[in-house]
Amino acid sequence: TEPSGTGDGAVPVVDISAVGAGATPVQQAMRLARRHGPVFRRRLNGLDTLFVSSLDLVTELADEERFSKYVGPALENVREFAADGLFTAYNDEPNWGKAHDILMPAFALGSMRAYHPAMLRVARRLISSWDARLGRGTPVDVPEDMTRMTLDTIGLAGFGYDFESFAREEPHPFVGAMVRCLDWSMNALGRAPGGDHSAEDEAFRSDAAFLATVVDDVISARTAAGDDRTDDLLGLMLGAPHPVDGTTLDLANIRNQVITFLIAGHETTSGALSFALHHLLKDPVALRLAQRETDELWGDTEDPEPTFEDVGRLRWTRQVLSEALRLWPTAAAFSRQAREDTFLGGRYPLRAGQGVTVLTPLLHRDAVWGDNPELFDPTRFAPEAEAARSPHAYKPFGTGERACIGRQFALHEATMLLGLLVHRYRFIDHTGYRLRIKETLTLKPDGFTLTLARRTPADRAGVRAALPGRAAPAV
Ligand code: FDE
Repeated sequence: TEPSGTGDGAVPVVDISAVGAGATPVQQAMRLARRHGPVFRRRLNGLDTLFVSSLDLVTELADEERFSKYVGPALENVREFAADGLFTAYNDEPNWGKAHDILMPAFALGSMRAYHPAMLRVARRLISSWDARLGRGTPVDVPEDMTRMTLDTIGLAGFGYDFESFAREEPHPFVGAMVRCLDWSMNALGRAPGGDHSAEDEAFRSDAAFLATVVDDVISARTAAGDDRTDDLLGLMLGAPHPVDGTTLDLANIRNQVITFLIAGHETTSGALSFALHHLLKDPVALRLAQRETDELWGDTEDPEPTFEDVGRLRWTRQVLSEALRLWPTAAAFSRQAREDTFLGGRYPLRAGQGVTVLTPLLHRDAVWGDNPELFDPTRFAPEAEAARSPHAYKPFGTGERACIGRQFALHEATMLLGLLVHRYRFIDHTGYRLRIKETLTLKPDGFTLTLARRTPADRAGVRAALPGRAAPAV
């Protein structure tokens, strides 16, 4: 029911035009929220953004009867290169519903079974590359290699296309062009009036055009081969009729979907894996628990062969990822709009169509998370703890019908890789790394490198001895 309201809620307005949003707008907004509270309006060169970050207000925003996804200024900029792809489509754009219905089956839990072999194959590429570094004693660049892994995974599992990122010295040029496009989308938001941005805009257009040529390559690699499989994303897009009206997606929309999935399917997952590894590095107990879990599954096997079911058994590892995404949700904000004029929290007036941005990292530090929300603690995601908590306290994948379609995909891929890594390596914090977060619309640890050593049977026995009190695994 509609909360009655008087509209007397005064919202603090914070004008940042003098300083700008800088290179880390999410972290800046987090600081502003800490100072001004869970509702504030940020004003930047005439562009207002209403930020919200408390559980009660986000619970309201999650009500699909009153609110829906808002394609705000940031996503409008992403639309410049992803157009009506799923992520950036307007709610009422017919291609959203059409593509959603056609592609949903590709993301049902059962479909992960089909992607599992491609995910494992790419995980092994990362492992061979890390083994080679280990042999030479050189550090690995965690976010960079995670990005290689997630790009190859969505390419192979979704589109049967091999980016061969581990065979390259430098990341695939798609990655550079994409990051620059995302960066442009973020920076174009905070432009002061009157500046000349024609050079940036031109560079952006050439990057966007390059993304489109890669996508055409991905599509023609499939169509030229006369391949009509429909068991992956591209196959569904090219071949599957809509379950109700029997129409298929048009080519322009397929291009937009391929760009969307290549981007959405790898940036955020790569960041999540990097944050998870960072937290494990800094939390020896959480790491040991993860090691024990994989040791119980794979023992001293040199090259384990994780099955689809094994990934479901990596419960603690999955909790580690969930907790990493609580502290640092790599897609750090999402926006909602009021369907009708309303009062948020009974106090803050909103006009129909007006946008509100959820600042997810601060929602994830709401009082509902206890006294020490900064503490990395995967037990927060034990099933009992989750059941006792409002589902709206945790939104790394957004909310409602426009929530992340790739959630299971990302979690399956990431859990398996993290499990394989903790089973195989000791991680050495050779720089005494202190977390710095880089923002390119998504979040990533900046400059995070590790050196590695192989775990030995003696290391595994050490973990068992350090964590007594659990029955030996059934063989
Ligand atoms: C979506 C998404 C979201 C929502 C946004 C809004 O609301 O605006 C979010 C928050 C997200 N997503 C997040 C994330 C994280 C991670 C790790 C991920 N994500 C992953 C992934 C993978 C893939 C493949 C994906 N992802 C995809 C996607 C899509 C397509 C989308 C859109 C949907 C609709 O329909 O709208 C998303 N995603 Fe994500």
